[in-house]
Amino acid sequence: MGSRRAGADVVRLSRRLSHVLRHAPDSAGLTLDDAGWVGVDDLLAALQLTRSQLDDVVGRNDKRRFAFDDSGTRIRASQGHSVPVALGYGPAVPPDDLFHGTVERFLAAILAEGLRPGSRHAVHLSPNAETARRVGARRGRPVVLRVDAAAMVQDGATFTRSANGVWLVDAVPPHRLSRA
Ligand code: HQG
Repeated sequence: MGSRRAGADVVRLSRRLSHVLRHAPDSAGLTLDDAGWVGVDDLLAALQLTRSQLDDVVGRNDKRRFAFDDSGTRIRASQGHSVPVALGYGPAVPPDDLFHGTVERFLAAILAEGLRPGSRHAVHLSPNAETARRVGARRGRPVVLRVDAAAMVQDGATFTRSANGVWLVDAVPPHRLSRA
């Protein structure tokens, strides 16, 4: 029971951290630098956390959403931001196929106009269909789309890969999408 309680606390804190580090640092009185980093001590003070609580949430996070810098004195979200940040991931060559999980109600628009980033910086793509299925399932019965990343590279698209393995691209045109 203790560990279930602790698990719920970790999830709650993870959500709070996602909100602060991706979308609303000012809600905690924090400012991110250009690359999305914030000082660990500032974050601990703002959220009234201990370092070991923070380490626990970062270490146990199911998607490794947060990363410390090399010195361990700064932390950021690895992807998913809506506030302007330049994450600085270099261009990377994706696998030939990537996947995107969505739901039926978005399909007509997606197949007409392609994948758009919405409120986030980039379209988020998964390296396998199973991960994409889970992403789609957040919103209902999942639909998995295959992205012809190899053809997009030929077209000149630039992909980056976040520290936690999510593939990011500005947009995916409809003719590079098919149902997986
Ligand atoms: C859809 C989570 C209509 C798109 C996940 C998605 C991921 C369109 C929604 C990460 C569209 C955007 C990102 C178009 C895209 N017309 N709908 N043209 N283009 N859409 O949450 O990819 O848990 O911003 O299919 O696991 O769902 O937060 O993106 O349904 O990795 O760490 O518009 O967020 O990670 O939704 O999820 P989102 P996403 P975390």
